[in-house]
Order: sequence, then structure tokens, then C-alpha cells
Amino acid sequence: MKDGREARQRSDTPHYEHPSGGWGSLRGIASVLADERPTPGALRTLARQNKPGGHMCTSCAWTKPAQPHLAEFCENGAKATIWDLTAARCGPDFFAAHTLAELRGWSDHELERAGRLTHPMRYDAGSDRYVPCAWEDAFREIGAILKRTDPKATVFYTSGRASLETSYLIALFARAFGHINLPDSSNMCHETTSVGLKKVTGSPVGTCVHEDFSHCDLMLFFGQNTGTNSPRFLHDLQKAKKRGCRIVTFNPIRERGLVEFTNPQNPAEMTVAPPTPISDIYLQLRPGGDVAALSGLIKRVLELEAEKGGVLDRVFIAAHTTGFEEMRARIAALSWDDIERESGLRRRELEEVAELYARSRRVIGLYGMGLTQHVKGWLNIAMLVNLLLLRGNIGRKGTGISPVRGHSNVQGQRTVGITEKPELVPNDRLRDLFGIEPPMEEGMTTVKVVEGVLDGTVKAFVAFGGNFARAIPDNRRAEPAWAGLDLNVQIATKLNRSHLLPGRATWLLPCLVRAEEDRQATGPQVVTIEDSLSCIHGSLGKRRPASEHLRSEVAIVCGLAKATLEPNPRLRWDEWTGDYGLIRDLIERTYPDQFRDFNARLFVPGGFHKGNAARERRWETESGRAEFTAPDTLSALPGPLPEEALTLITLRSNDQFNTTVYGFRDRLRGLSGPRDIVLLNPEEIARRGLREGQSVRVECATGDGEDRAVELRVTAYDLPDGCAAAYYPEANPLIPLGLYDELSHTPAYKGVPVRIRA
Ligand SMILES: Nc1nc2c(c(=O)[nH]1)N[C@H]1C(S)=C(S)[C@@H](COP(=O)(O)OP(=O)(O)OC[C@H]3O[C@@H](n4cnc5c(=O)[nH]c(N)nc54)[C@H](O)[C@@H]3O)O[C@H]1N2
Ligand SMILES: Nc1nc2c(c(=O)[nH]1)N[C@H]1C(S)=C(S)[C@@H](COP(=O)(O)OP(=O)(O)OC[C@H]3O[C@@H](n4cnc5c(=O)[nH]c(N)nc54)[C@H](O)[C@@H]3O)O[C@H]1N2
Ligand SMILES: [Mo]
Repeated sequence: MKDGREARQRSDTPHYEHPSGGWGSLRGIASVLADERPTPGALRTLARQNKPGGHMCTSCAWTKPAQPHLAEFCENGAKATIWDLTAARCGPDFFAAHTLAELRGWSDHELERAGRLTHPMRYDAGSDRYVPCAWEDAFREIGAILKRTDPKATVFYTSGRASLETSYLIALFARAFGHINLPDSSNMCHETTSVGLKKVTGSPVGTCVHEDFSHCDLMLFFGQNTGTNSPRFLHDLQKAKKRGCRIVTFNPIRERGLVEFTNPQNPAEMTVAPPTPISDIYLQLRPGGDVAALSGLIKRVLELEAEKGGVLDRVFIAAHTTGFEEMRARIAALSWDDIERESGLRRRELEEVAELYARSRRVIGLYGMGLTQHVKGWLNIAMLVNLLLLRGNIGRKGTGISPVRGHSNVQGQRTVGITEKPELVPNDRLRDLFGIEPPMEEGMTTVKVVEGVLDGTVKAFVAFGGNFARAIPDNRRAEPAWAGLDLNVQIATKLNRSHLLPGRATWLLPCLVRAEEDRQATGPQVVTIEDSLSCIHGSLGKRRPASEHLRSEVAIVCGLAKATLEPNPRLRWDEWTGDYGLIRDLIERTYPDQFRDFNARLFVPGGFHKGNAARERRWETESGRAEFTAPDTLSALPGPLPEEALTLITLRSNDQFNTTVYGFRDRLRGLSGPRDIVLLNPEEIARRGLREGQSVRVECATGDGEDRAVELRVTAYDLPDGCAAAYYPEANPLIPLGLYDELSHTPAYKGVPVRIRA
């Protein structure tokens, strides 16, 4: 197996001393250009990225501003686009040369580097190879198998890239067929937000709009790595800093992008001006320590109120919230010793931040996977909301709660019906519009789907993008079970491990990427996406498709649906394929409040906002009010750590997008080379009698009887005591399927008890 190991050596300095952005990010783009040799015109394509009339980047979900920069893309957005526009092709010749058994020995990086998928392929078990097939045969044969399959044993997975149009049709296809087993990458990601934030504010998404970032005077960042995962947001942070806004970060790792930033698009900064410091205060708390840290902040704010008054927004609390007294009493009873122990922070550090909070008029709370991917992830979010509610920091200009979402349209997929929860869609409208009977019992989440694959109750799996089998917890334990499926259909752009785990009948169907022209019966088609701040944008690809055999995701969904469902004159799959404007009309009729005049507003600069009740202080919660939560624990972890165990957090490098590994340079962390490493602080290394570079066996310590272990090499890094870190997806075999957020079932990828054996 070649994995770039020989080619690249780890740097001697594991701590990157340069600001994020800057020359390093330009070199990052240049090196992908050199490695990938994209088809000509790629730079011209990049210039159209994230601008009205252009295509929307397939990397992160950060908002696309109304006044874009000359180049409204970042290092990682450029990498994502260049990765899509590679000149390499993974077609019939490639598959004729390699069996799936052989390809299973390749790394994630090598598989995707084979290039763009070019032809529809069917798996041939006799030769253990994919062989080309015709689209119409694929649709007919897949449809025939689905017709024989119990809809309740069928799963349609979406990874958050597919457009609103595609997603609406996938959700409709599922409901017309008779299931809502619609796990989304969101079920591994911000489902904690969809459930937890909804519980306490009534809104399943963030309340901020872009303008709020120009008015806040404090931002609190919990567990979100802006420099790598939403780099365009650094421009907003830099602007906010320059006008005097303060930023406080809670993260076990000192992530470079939240330390300082040089704008690569500003010539003066690139040459003479110093970088902008980003965080005023940076607190390296213990993983899972956010409940305790937030408890400390709230405790001090309540003390300040008792000391001098005027700190709480009493009018807001009385008019808009419930549960304040119970929360107050619970927090008042907590001891600072417990708070310090569980958070790993000192009382005086938390008091300083609480005092800053109490002085700030407009505060935004931001968070990412560091809060959501925990057993008590929902409580993490509820605690942040508690803090914000104390001073009326939701539903006012320059305030709010802002989950920073992952995939470019993951939030939008939920908006248009990708959900396993029947109550979240207007079923009556679907009945009226299409004469279908949507299922009313709950469908499967990601965790349930994996359980179903393992126990054989899932029979058919259709993936509209993504790399499900690799991204899930316990991925190694689940791998053999995929062979038990009757049907596995993978719609994708590049080869990945999920494509190498065939069932009894298996297809790999290639689709267009967003930058490519999508020409249908009525001409080139626009698709739409919803960003992290709930703004909807049109996206128009102009590149020549990587192969003449590619189809759009809309065309593929329609082809499959038509071949599967009984004819219904109201399900007009062919017409919809020919004109996506018709699909947008249906979205508007299904969700009239959010998508008014949809087709007329495709290219509004900055997108159009779909609205948010909590932002207007309308609380669509059970109580009809914003809810304070009294914490029942100080830790987001599953329980006290077993003897000698550490808490493992799993990380993305700056050179990957989820399971897509572009390369081996985690530039902003000063790490490069092979990814099979485990980070520990030097004292932990010494205490355990280990040494740098030593190969160790990292074992899961949940003690549920399964043997979960991965060989990794010890690397010293600045982390809190009791914490280990390793890369995702390499570390996923260590993560038990049963470890997930109590309310939303989002896997606890950031809080896994592990032991290390020499
Ligand atoms: N370039 C690039 N961009 C991406 C992605 C990518 O892989 N590459 N992925 C996309 C997707 S799908 C998503 S969901 C987002 C993910 O973006 P993020 O939400 O930033 O997710 P992660 O990088 O997994 O982890 C975020 C941070 O949480 C910290 N952390 C870990 N445990 C804890 C904890 O207990 N408490 C606190 N406070 N912090 C903790 C980690 O140190 C890390 O800095 O990014 C999206 N954008
Ligand atoms: N340990 C650990 N595990 C995690 C996480 C973690 O932090 N730690 N994070 C979780 C999170 S937040 C997420 S979102 C999931 C991600 O899980 P997924 O969304 O399933 O995974 P991706 O790696 O984003 O999927 C990459 C594949 O998508 C396909 N693809 C790319 N573009 C397109 C397109 O335009 N159309 C189609 N049809 N296919 C396309 C390509 O074939 C590519 O190989 O992983 C989760 N797993
Ligand atoms: Mo995600």
C-alpha cells in the first residue's frame, strides 16, 4: 500500500508558528494545483465561485456575502474545486485493471486520486470488478429490485452536498415509495443542533444573519475550527477584530486560525503588516468540559448580578423564557472545585470571561463539532443558550447563536424534507400535491441504519453521495456486514471505500459536480443551496462535464424513482428533469413561507433569508418560550474515565474534506506526513513511559466486550492532560456505535474513552 509515507516526512516542528491565511494558504492552493493538474481554465472557474450567477463552492457552508471579495474562495474551497476538476479519470479501464479486493487495500487518498468517475458501472461478482453498463439498464434493474424490497428495509442516504432540488426529490421519492429512512450526513454532525437547539429555542438552525457579525462586541467560540473548516469566515472575524469586537475561544487545541490571521487577499498584510490576532482569550479546556466551563461562566454572571445588579436582562427573562429559577438554583449549588476539575480550567480564567460577557452588549455564541459530537451534546448547546438568554442575547441585532454548519447544503437538505422524523414535513401538503400517503412512523438515523446493516434488517441502501461506510463509528466492525445487502447503489463523483463493499447487487453511478454545466431539455439548469446562516443561493455550473456519460443528481433520482414507483400522473419525473424551475415551484408550494418567489430570487446578492422564528423572539418550543436548562451533570462525556484511560477526540486535518484526503500536510497544526498518529502532550507521553514516534496500540475503553484497536504512532502535541487526538476517519474503528448524543443520536466522535498500550 502506497500512502505518500515515503514521499513526505513529518516536519520537525509540530507547532506551526505562522498565522493562518497568508502565504501558507497560497502555497497550499499552489500545491494542489501542481499535484492535481486540473483541466485548463480551473482558475477562471474559481473566480466565479460563491458569487451571484456563479457556482457555490462544495466545501463548507459558510455564507456567501452580498459583496463578495475579488476571489471569494479560500485555500480549502480552492482545493475542493480543483479536486473536482482534476484531469484524472477513473473509468472502465481503471476498473478492468483492479479487483475490489485489491482496491480495498488502497488508502482513502489513493482511491479518490484515481480521478473522476466517468461511466455507470455494475458490480460483477464473478470477476470481482465493476463493469460498464447502460444508464437505462441500471435504472430498470435497480427499480426491479426496489419493487421487491420492503420499503421499510430500504435506506436513502444523503451527504450534505446535493442541491435543494435533488434533496426535495429524494425525500419525495422515499415517501412515495413508503419509507423515511433518510439518514443524512447531518445525523453524524449537527443533528444535535436540529434536536437540541430546537428543544430550547424552537429553531433547529442558528439565529444569526451576516450583518450580526458587524455589530456584535463579543464572540464566544466553542469547538469550531474556523481556519480549516470555514476559512472564509476568518475575513468576518478579522473585520470584527479591527472594529474592536472581542473573541474568546474554548478548544482543547490551540487552532491557528483562531489565534491569528493574515488575509491572503490583502497585499499590504501579505508583505509588511502584522497578522491580526483573533482570540483575545484562548482557553484549552478538557474535551467534554464545556458543560462545566459554561456552568462556571453562568455562575459568575449570577454572582455579579447578586453583587451589583443590572447584569441580567430581567425584562427579557420574564417575558420570553421559562426555567430560570431552577437553572439558577442548580448552578448556584455547584462548587468551583468541581467546575475546575471537569473543565480543566481555572476559576479565575472563567471569571474573567464571565466579566467580559457581562460588560458586552451584543454577544454571539458559535460552535461546531466540539459541542455536537458528545454523549451530552444537546446539553452543551443548551448551556450555551442558557448563557446567551441571561442577557437577552438572542433575537437582537448583533446577537444570537450560530452553529457553523458542515457540508455546503446540509442545512438545506433538512429544510426540504430529508428527515427521518415525520412531524418535520408538511405531510398534508404532500398528500394534496402528489396524492401520496407519506409514512408517519419514524425512520432510521445513521446509528439505526448501521445497526440494521449489522443485524441484516436493512436490505437496500442507496447513497446520494458521501462515504457512509467510512464516516460512521465502528466502521471496521460494520464492513463485512455490507455484503449482506440485497442492493447497494452509490451515486458519486470519485471512488471511495463505501463503493468497495458490494451487496448482492451493486451499482456505482457517476454524477456531475456543481461547477459543471448541467444541460437538460430546457437548457442549462440552476440548482440551489442553503448556507449556514439560512440564506438560499442559486448555483450555475459552466464547466464542460468530466465525461459525456455523467448525469445530474436530479436526473439520477428521477430515473430511479420512475423505474421504481407505480405510474402517478402527478409525479412528473421526466418534466422535472427537463426543467428544475418546476421543482422549485413545488418546493415553494410545499414550504410557502420560506421559499416565496423562489424562482425570481435565485441570484439575489448574499442570497435570500428563509426566516427564523427565534430570531424574531417567537419560540416554537413545547412551552412556547425560550427554555433555560438545569444541568444534571458537569461533563458531556459518557461517565468517569476508566482507570488509565484518556479521552480521544477525532480531528480533521487542513488537507482533507471529511473522508476526502487531499494530502498529508496539516499545515495550521504544523503536522505533516502519515496520518496514522496519536497526539498526546509530552507529560502524558512521559507518564506512560512512551516515546515520540513509537508505534502503540490505541484501544477503546468502553468495556462493552468488543475489541476495538488501531495502531498509531505517538506524536507530542500541546493538548490538555487526559486528552488524546487522532485523525478521522483513520480512528473510526475505535468509536463504538453505541456512543452517541442522548437526544439526537449524533455519534460522540469527540469523546471516546481509550487506553494506550506500548
Ligand atoms: N476544509 C474542510 N472544511 C470542512 C470540512 C473538512 O473536513 N475540511 N468538513 C465540513 C463538515 S461536514 C463539518 S461538520 C465542519 C466541521 O467543522 P468543525 O465543527 O470545526 O469540526 P472539527 O474539525 O471536527 O472539530 C472542531 C474543533 O472541536 C475541537 N474540540 C474537540 N473536542 C472538543 C470539546 O469537547 N470541546 C470543545 N470546546 N472543543 C472541542 C477540536 O479541537 C476542533 O478544533 O467543517 C466543514 N468544512
Ligand atoms: N471520527 C469522526 N467521524 C466523523 C466525523 C468526525 O468529526 N470524527 N465527522 C462526521 C461528519 S460531521 C460528517 S458530515 C460525516 C461525513 O460523511 P459523508 O458526507 O458521507 O462523507 P464525505 O467524505 O463528505 O463524502 C465524500 C464522497 O462524496 C462523493 N461526492 C463528492 N461530491 C459529490 C457530489 O457533488 N455528488 C455526489 N453524489 N457525490 C459526491 C465523493 O465520491 C466522495 O468520495 O462524517 C462524520 N464522521
Ligand atoms: Mo459534517
